[in-house]
Amino acid sequence: MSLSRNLYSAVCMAINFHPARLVRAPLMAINAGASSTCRAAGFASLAAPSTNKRKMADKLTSEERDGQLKPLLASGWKVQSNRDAIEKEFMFKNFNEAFGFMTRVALLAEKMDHHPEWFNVYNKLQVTLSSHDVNGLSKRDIKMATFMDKTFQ
Ligand code: H2B
Repeated sequence: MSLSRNLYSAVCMAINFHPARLVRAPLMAINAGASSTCRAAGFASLAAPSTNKRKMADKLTSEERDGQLKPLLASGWKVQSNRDAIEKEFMFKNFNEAFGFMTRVALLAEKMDHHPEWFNVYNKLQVTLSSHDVNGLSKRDIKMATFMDKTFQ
């Protein structure tokens, strides 16, 4: 009887302190936290993994460019002279703020399967947006730039 109780408690200890359990529990807690943070921030769609199939982006027509680029140019985005792309420099208080911003943008980038070209040193972030598949600006770049401006405020 006491032998089987000892065996039982040994098995319980082995399960509780098994490395797989020690690693899995904190990871599950982190994942749950990330999802609830996204939901709390109003980005319910970011909390769930993407199931969207990527469609080819449409290059902006000249009318779309005029209309949709206007607010972005007014907020500091510039059209590059040597390429159909827009760029902007963001300055933050410190690296923590810059990297937090990049993390928020990275979540959207993964969701959209549309990734910014960026360069960060400490509190400075230089961003270039363009759609490689159409070799120019598309609605995805407008959406991404608008999100960055909104997130930066
Ligand atoms: N990002 C940008 N900016 N343009 C693209 O055309 C693009 C991208 N294509 N991210 C995606 C990834 C493509 O390479 C993958 C295979 O879907």
